[in-house]
Amino acid sequence: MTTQVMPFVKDGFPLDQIVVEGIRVTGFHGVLATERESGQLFKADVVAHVNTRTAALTDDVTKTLNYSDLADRVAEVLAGDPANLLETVAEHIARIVLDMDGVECVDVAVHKPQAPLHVEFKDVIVRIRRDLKSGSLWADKRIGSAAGLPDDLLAEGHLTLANDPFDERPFQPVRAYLALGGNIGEVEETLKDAVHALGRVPGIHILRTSHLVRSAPVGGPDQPDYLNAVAVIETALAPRELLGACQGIEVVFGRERGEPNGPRTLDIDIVAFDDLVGMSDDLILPHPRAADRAFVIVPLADADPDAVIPGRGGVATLVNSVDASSVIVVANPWPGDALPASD
Ligand code: PH2
Ligand code: MG
Ligand code: MG
Repeated sequence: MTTQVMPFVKDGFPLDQIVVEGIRVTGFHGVLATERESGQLFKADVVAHVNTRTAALTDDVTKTLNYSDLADRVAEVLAGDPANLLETVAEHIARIVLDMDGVECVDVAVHKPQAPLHVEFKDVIVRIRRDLKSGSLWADKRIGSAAGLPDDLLAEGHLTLANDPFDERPFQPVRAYLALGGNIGEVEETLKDAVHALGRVPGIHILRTSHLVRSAPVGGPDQPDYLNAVAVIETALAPRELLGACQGIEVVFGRERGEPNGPRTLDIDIVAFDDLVGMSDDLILPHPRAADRAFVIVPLADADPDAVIPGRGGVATLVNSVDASSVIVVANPWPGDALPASD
């Protein structure tokens, strides 16, 4: 039977598959002493999920996963150190294959067709799927990939190791919530233009916008009322890249940083980024005050009633703990025109 597995989707695109089926060796895995002594037949099917396009264009074997190397590595594990469980063998194979260049995900099936059962049977199989995102393999591989770089480049700060989670791009696009607000100038126009500008950033896809609300300023000096809205996005950017995009758009719309909570033409805050929780000098996730602010929670509940602020709970519950009457819906739906076509 041919090995058929679900495609692995990365950044919205299904990867290609390189399959080696029926790798057969004698191995010594098993719980029983007889299995450890005499050995028996073990077979493995491996599906490596990779992007083969560059290799195809260049017709260069060094640009792809060499299936002969793949088969050798798998056979070494099958014939190697005995483990009690097929699960252990499968996991070991998955680790080795994921560690090979270009492999994003792997399906492994380990067969033990001569297992000592009390009944007639055809095969015993353990099947697993592992990808780079699951487990510490991911971090290991990322750090490992920078390990060969010249020290002087690293030391001079031209390159940094990708070990800060805020610099890590998600392996698949993730959902994030942005809170937009402002209280100087033509605020509604600014917020609308800001949503369009966000939608034009490669790696940001606007899914939905909330209604538009007006509220009295919370904190800060005496200043005009604010207009606020929330955008639900899907993003392939790292959190710090998303922050950079938001701050860049703030600057384009004339944001000047004055006193804390002071008046502004445009403020774009990341309310939450997937389920990420973390703190650094430039960014705290989720936004530390978002869950307590009606001008964020009320529009967020409108845009995505299922939204969760990590550590603070679902927005449907949070909306009952803020003073919803302090915000007035001034436009619904908002913005009136179609959402920007975006990346
Ligand atoms: N933003 C602040 C401080 N206070 N008050 C309202 N009503 N809306 C805001 O967006 C807002 C605020 C700092 O970002
Ligand atoms: Mg803010
Ligand atoms: Mg801000």
